[in-house]
Amino acid sequence: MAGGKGDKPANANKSNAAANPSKGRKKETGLGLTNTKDGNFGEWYSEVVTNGEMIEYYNISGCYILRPWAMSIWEIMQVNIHAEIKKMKIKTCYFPLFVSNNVLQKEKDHIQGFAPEVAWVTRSGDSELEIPIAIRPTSETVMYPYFSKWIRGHRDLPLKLNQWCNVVRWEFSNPTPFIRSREFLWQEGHTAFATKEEADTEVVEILELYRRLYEEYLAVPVVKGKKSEMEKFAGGLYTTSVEAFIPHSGRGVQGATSHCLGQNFAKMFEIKFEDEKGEKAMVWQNSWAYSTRTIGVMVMVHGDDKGLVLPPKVAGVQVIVIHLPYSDADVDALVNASLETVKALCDVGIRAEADLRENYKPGWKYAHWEMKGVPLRIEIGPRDIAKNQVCVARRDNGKKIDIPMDDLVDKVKGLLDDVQQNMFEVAKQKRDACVQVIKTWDEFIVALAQKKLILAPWCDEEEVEKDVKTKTKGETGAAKTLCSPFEQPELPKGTLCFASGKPAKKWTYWGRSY
Ligand code: 87F
Repeated sequence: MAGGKGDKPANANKSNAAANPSKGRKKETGLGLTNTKDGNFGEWYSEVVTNGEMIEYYNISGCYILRPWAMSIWEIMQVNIHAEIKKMKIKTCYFPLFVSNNVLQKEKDHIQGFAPEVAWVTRSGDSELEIPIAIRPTSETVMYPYFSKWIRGHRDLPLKLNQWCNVVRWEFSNPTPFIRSREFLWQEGHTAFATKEEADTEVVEILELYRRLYEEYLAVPVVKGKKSEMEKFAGGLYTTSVEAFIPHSGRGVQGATSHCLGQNFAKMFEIKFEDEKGEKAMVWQNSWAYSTRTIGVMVMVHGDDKGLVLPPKVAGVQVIVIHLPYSDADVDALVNASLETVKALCDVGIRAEADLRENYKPGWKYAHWEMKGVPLRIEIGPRDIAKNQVCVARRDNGKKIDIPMDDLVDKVKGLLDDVQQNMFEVAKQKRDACVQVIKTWDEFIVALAQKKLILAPWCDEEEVEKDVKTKTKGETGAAKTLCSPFEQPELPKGTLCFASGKPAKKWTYWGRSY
């Protein structure tokens, strides 16, 4: 059923303007979104990622085509992550996509909860496989039998591997492009150390890398913290995460995770080494991942009613040059000025392109590149050429300024930095405005109804978290802990847990989440 409906929302737009010429479209351009970010956030998101040419819906539910515009962002992130983890002496590897049932079951204690999400290959052609083969939902069980084989003595440690790959989790709840898809791309790091101290150190180093990627590249503010016992990876010792927040939906979103696995997997897979004294010891392990989910978080945080808004550092095109061929203009001169501008910018490493298509009007091009979120638009008209200048429009705040051609490179560089910085600051202000510190259950319920990111004193007991989940269950999902921030505000003596009334042990972020 090629071109089937997949799980596209009922009134999601076609990216081709001609296919849906009616409702809510700007008359002049034929572009535009039919939903607003405030009006219907879910539909808005779906339209933005399709009309912005990031994804195309596919005829298998929960699976999406990542178009070049999305992949250009992913590639930029990959280059950065790769460079950073190379500095940490982590080596690249690639393990197979398939896992045998035997090996998968080794992990059965905690795999049980995940079992419904594991996809299986049961047939080749017309014949049933003798033993079905699973598709990796994550690669602990794929890799660790070989860790056991490759690690013999302390000289084999640390073993630090990373792979870039796809994973499949057959999710059943509401699929959302990038945020919850059945197949996604990620890097997964898997490391083994002789001591817990080394493992602990790496957990926070990786988490700090993830924070920087979010805040300095995606311009999305995050909180670093530790997951509760209930929310941690059940196979590990403890889980740390960076948590983002989407003000428009009032939901937290786990941005990326860095787990200390302790010695749990070492025991399961017998990953032992001989230490300096000749004694046998178990390794300490970590695993950590950063996925294409990050792109969805970035779109949700920055996008507006004109479409995507991309932070300059991750935009595949940072500057789009559009010439304005008014009726009596010297078109050749405009084209040449556009190409010269692009060349000057590209020569210093700025990702610039000119849209010289003759079959689209400038107004259409403006709307098109706004939809795609390009950070800066340079307009070149006959008057600009006469004055040896260009006009630059910012995507983030719509401001326009003229810049002399002689200052082009420096001014554009400065503007890109400014857009990046401003996007982060605006996002942080909006996130901070959603944070609500509460002390009591009544305050909690009010804040939850107001879609706040709730910071509450908590007794850190699993039973209490379960209880909160049960009591807040509703159509929009239950509230749960997001993380206990590493940066803890002062907790005055005698502070009580908002939910149980027992002595509070820490401040924890709570909310609904993706
Ligand atoms: C779904 C099906 C089967 C998550 C699953 O977070 C197993 C799993 O183990 C599963 N969903 N997980 C936890 C993944 C833990 C961990 N793996 C390496 C990470 C980071 C990278």
